[in-house]
Amino acid sequence: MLGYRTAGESHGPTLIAVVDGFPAGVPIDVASINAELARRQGGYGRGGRQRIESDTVEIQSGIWHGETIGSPIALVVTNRDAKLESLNDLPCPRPGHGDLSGAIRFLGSIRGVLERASARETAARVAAGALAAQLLGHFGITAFGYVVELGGEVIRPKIDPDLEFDRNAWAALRDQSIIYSLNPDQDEAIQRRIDRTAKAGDTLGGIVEARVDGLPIGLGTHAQWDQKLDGRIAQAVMAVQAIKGVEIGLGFEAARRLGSQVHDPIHYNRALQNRPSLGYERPTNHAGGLEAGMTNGQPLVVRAAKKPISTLRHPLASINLNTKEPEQASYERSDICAVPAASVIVENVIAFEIARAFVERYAGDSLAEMKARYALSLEMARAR
Ligand code: EPS
Repeated sequence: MLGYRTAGESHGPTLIAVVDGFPAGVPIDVASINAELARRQGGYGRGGRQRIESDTVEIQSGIWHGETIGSPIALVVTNRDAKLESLNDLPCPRPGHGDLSGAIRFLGSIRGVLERASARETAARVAAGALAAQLLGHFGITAFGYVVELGGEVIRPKIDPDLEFDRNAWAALRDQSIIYSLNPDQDEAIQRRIDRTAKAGDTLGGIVEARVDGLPIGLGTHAQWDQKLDGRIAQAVMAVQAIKGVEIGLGFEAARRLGSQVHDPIHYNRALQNRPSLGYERPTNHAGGLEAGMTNGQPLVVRAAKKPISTLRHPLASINLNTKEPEQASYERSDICAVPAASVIVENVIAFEIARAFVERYAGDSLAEMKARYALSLEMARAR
C-alpha cells in the first residue's frame, strides 16, 4: 500500500517524508519536486521565513539510476533557519494554534507543540505529493490547485472552468498571479488588502480549489468506509494546517437544491470511448467527479477553506500558562496570508491520495505492470 509519514520540526535541522509502497520503475525528476516546493514558499503575504529558506529536496533512498526501485523513498528538505536548540518557550498560548491543547496534553512546553504543528511541515507533504504526481503523469492525470477567494474577495476566473482543462493555459494564467489565482487582474486589489491587513497586525484566510483531470471511472470504492475516495481526500485536505472546511463538487450548496438540480445526467458518446471516461459524459459536474466514493470519469473538484494564520502581531487575549494571569498571546514571526501556499499543498496532498488509490487498483509493484493492468481494465470496462 502506498503511504507516507513525515518527521521534523519547523526550526529543527530537516523535514522528512518517508514514502512507502511506491511502484518501481518510475523515473523521478527532482527538479519538478523542487518547483512545487518553491511554489509552496511563494505567493503574496508570506513572512520573513521564506526569505531565509530555499526549499529543495534530497532523495536519500529508494532510487537507483534515476528510477524508483520499489523501496521506501526518503525525501529530505533541509531547514536553513535551524535554530531550535536556541529558541525559548512561549509563555502565552496563541488562540487558534495548538499551543494550549498540546502543552496540556503532553504536560510540556508550547515550543514542543508549535514546532511540529507549524505549517512548515507541509514542505514534506508537498515533496511526497509532487513525487506521487510523477506517477500519475504516466497515466495522463494532473492535479491543479489555485486560489478562488482571499480575505473575502471572490476571484472571477478568466478561464471558464467548464471548458476542457488545458493545463498549460491554466498554469500560464496562475503563474501570472501573485496569489496563484486564475485572474491576475484582481491581484492589485488583493495585494492592497493584504498590505492593509499586515499594517493592522492582522491575518487573512481564503478558499482554494484543486481539480484532478484525466481520471478513469472507478478509483476508490463504495464497499468500505475507509476506502471511499471522497473520505480519504477529505481527510488528507482537512489535515492540512489551518483548513477548517472541505467541499467536493457542489459541497454545501447541494443541500439547498432539489435532487434534479444536483445530480449529473448520464450521456454516452461512442466517439469518446477511448478516453478514460469511456464516453460516459455528464453535462454538469456537481458531484465533483465522485459518486459513492468512486471516481465517475469527470474531473475531481475539491475546495478547502483556510482560516487566517493564528499568530497575530496584535495578539488576542490569552493567559500566562505559568502564572494563569491574563496576558496577551505570545507573538513570533509569521505570515500575513498563506492562502496561495495552501493551494499548492492541497493540490499535492490530493495527488498523493489519487496515486494511493491508483496503486491499490492497478497492481502497484511496478510502473510497467500498472500500465498493463490499467490498459486491460479500460479495455474490459469498454466491453462492459
Ligand atoms: C512556514 C514557516 C514558518 C511560518 C509558517 C509556515 O516559519 P517561522 O515560524 O519560522 O516564521 O512562516 O508557519 C505557520 C503558518 C504556522 O502556523 O506555524 C512554512 O515554511 O510554510
